[in-house]
Amino acid sequence: MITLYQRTDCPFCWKVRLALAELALPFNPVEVGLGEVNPQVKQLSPTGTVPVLVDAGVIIWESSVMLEYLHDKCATSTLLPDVAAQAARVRSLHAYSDKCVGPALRDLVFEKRSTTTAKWNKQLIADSEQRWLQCQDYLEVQLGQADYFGGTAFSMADCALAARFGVAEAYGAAVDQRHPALVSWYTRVQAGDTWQQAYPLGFISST
Ligand SMILES: N[C@@H](CCC(=O)N[C@@H](CS)C(=O)NCC(=O)O)C(=O)O
Repeated sequence: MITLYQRTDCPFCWKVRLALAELALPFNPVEVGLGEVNPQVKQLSPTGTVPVLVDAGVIIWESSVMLEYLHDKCATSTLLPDVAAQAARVRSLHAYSDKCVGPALRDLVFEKRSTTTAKWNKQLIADSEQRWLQCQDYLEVQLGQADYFGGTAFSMADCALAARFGVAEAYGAAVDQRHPALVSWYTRVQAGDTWQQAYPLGFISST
């Protein structure tokens, strides 16, 4: 049985739960609280971050590697397309989610969850919202008319991006209506069974 050390609202953990749900792989979640130093995580991961995935002696401490591993493990997985050029595109969009969308949303999420509304640094939040909008502009073009970020099947890029969109929505920055392809994609994602299965138990709030 797979064990996943995780924090329920963490977007890196959320994308791994989405992949596990898509592949119908059961797992044992071990919750790690915000700021908690979990001795097992410390021992298993050189970065000390969550998620950490353990599967029959295989230890993985980087979420993108987890998705690659789960895809390789499951013969029926469609998380990556078979054609090399298409797979590279999905991997690039996955990296975009981690390296661009996450940092764009960071100030907005951290500010809103760390202090009460009256004390929010509104400029910090507005700048973050602006960067998030620019990410959506980029993703709207990348998605085009496709059902998912890779074609017709839910890919590892979809796992990563869906979790980011979910976090943004939870903190009041839902997908902007000027992006019809993204609105349609996110609606499709939310309608899936795996969305419900992987959805966080809660989000951190200052109130
Ligand atoms: N590159 C890592 C990033 C993981 C990460 O930053 N996790 C955060 C939670 S969202 C964390 O564990 N933060 C606690 C810490 O850094 O001590 C991955 O993709 O797995």
